Amino acid sequence: AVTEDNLVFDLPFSDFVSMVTEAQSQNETPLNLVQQFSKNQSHLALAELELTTPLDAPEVWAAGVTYKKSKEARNYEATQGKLNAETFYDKVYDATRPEIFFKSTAARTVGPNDPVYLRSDSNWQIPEPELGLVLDKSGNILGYTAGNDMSCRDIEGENPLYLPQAKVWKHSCSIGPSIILKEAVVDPYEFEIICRIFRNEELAFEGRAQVNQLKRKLEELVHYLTLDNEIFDGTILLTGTCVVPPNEFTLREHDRIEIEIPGIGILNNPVLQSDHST
Ligand code: DO4
Ligand code: MG
Repeated sequence: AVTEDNLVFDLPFSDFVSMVTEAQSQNETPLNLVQQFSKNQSHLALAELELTTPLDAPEVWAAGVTYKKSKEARNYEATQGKLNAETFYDKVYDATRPEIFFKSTAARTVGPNDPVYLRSDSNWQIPEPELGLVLDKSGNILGYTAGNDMSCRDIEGENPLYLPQAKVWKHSCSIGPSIILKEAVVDPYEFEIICRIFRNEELAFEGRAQVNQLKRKLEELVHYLTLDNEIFDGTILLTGTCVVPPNEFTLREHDRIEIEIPGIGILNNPVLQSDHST
């Protein structure tokens, strides 16, 4: 579906990628194609709908240590705050090659209002609010979405070789609530990212940042993801976190996370303990 002013118009395509493919076959931009369907048609109100992931991303990849805030947080968790030497996080922040890692598959990725899970073997877990790039198989940016790269700071801090376990488990990634098409965005570096965490429905943490604090260019991250790699239509690349809760903060079961990117919407996810979730 396409939304305009919080109204929702049906699109005659089975999914996001089919819509883009149809636009390409008509030599049309996706924006022009979908706009035809929002004119003079019946509509629904966005608030009345139960949303799913805006696309079934076959793979979600993520970039790391792309903001100074993230570098500082990693240095803290790797050294328990006793930083006295240059770390590999400092090095990767400045290196030509960025950190890119495999984050999720469609089956592990949840959408708006679905629970994200906490790992049972971690005592220090946070959401990572990130701008997500929606890519086609050639690495072209089709649009932007919001994503949560759920992370275990203690597991990663213990040993960087544990990164896949600190990042990948059931329901450890969420995306949505919508995709804003590339043609509808004047400057993606102007996106603001806001993260709120509620505990007992009271605000426990709020932080915000802007994508213009990103150390790298978005195309640079896509370049390294696609270099000698095969990606698939609808792949998402999360571009790194710029908002980190205080070091003493850890998520708890029944918290609720909101990641807002104005223009994309609010990605809302309750938090559940993974061993209570079946
Ligand atoms: O270095 C580990 C991961 C960093 C990350 O996920 C981020 O900066 O967002
Ligand atoms: Mg991250």
